[in-house]
Amino acid sequence: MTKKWWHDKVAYQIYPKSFCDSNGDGIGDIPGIISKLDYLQDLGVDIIWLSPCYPSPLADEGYDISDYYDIDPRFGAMADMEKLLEEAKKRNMYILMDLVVNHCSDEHEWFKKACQDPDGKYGNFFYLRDKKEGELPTNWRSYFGGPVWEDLPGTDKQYLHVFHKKQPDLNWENPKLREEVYKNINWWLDKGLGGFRIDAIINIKKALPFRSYEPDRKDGLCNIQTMLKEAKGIGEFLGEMRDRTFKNYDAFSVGEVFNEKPEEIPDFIGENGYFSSMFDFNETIFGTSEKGWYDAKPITPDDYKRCCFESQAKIGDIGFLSNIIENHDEPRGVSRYIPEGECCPQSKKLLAALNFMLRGLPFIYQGQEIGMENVPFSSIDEVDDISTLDEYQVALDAGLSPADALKVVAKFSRDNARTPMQWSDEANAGFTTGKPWLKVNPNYTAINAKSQLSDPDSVRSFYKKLIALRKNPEYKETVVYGALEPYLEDTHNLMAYYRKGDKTLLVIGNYQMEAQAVELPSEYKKVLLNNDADLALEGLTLKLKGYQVIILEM
Ligand code: TEU
Ligand code: CA
Repeated sequence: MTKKWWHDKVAYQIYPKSFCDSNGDGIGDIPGIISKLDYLQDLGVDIIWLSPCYPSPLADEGYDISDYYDIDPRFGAMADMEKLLEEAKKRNMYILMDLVVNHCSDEHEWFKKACQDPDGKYGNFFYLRDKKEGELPTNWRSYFGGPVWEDLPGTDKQYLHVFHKKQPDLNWENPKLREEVYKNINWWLDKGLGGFRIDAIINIKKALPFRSYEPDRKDGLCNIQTMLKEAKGIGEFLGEMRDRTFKNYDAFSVGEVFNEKPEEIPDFIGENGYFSSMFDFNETIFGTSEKGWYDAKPITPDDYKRCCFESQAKIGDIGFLSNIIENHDEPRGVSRYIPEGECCPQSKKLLAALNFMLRGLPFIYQGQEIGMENVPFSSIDEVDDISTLDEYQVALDAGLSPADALKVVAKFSRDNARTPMQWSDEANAGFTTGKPWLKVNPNYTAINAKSQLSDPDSVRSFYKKLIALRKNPEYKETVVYGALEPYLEDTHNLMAYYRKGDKTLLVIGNYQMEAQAVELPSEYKKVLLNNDADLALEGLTLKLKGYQVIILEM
């Protein structure tokens, strides 16, 4: 694998609306982000991915863009964005923005022009079909529930939206639309962006001709993935995009790729792939159900281990995976991958080490570094996220009581990741001096950055050590490029793997509350990291405490 500037880096995802509010309006903003760059540099962050902060009606919290060439005034001005790029550069940091081009907002000028003249140039920027009374062009279900077809205002047509009805799909079959996308990408790269995270990109190629499929629920609709599985030729678009943009800037691009076919991975992230990297969502998809969140299966430590090893094996030497335990679409990782009631600094550090030492580029989601947890929602009225509100209704329709439906969706809600960053034990967790746009997790007095900065045993301090290990010249090559080889794979609730390069490292985590003994393969040379003060070793038998994780040089 050719060495690239992003390979030995550590990335951090910021959800601007909830990160840091500089002007007291209760909404995070870009000046707030600038004020925290030193905090991120201290942690060891090199790459920052910003979730969208373009102009938007925020129907899907910014993933519905109404102007690709500006910054939404709620987040600041373009001058603030340029200042952020400048300040990041001073700190050798790279800024990624979110490229959301499967769809735009219904408040974008292109869509307004399409409504005025559906048969004109801009009508063909979207997927329009003649409206037929009593029947829909196709029976696909939106990711956010309901049909994907909506009346095109003022016309006798309907338009396609695989997400929310305020997110009309852009017609990638139209080369003129694709030109507009490439022009925008290059405009931002010329401004000094390090690259992009590519939103929902697997959706840009639909199976043609459009047709309906066997319904999979009583609503007579089918999962959008049923159609996507039949889509062919996405590479034509993604290869063209790569050649017209990223490739000419040595820019980093990471695709949000769900349900890719294994044989496609070399095309996606291989040596000359469409993207530099991709997120693999094996563990986030584990246990999900076609019926809805209410029917999802919990994930055990052994399931989590298997998902991680499968992802790593699938990618192997083909390319460079981007690893996460959470993002703005997922519940908090420590609340999902650590069994109920066992979430504590020790288990949070174990999860951090087991994820961080995997091969690929680690992405920390804001607050993950201090061990932020899911939020106790006391009423559905506290929920903002459209996906959660849809799943709540799905649970009610399936016969759950409102209380049970709330309990279920609270576990999976995207809002768990979107509550304000917990900076301190001051009011509103130090996020804002105003009224926060979304409730602050009441546990902020116990879990906040300020209390952890000076504590050498804090979760944040452990992340800092993990990052330093990844960058330590003595071990960097092995951690970045070394092969991953599971060790004692079938031992229950033990996640242990080698990283084999110019050195051999062994990562061993006791993924349960109960202590367990494990046989080392041989004498070790050095303890590189240990989330506990002790290392109980008799001969080659290591007695690991509950949630103890160690990293050894062998
Ligand atoms: O997500 C794409 C996607 O497939 C997931 O959103 C998933 O379907 C959804 O989270 C179900 O809960 C991207 C963004 O990450 C997400 O925030 C946006 O809502 C979506 O695209 C539309 O832009
Ligand atoms: Ca603000």
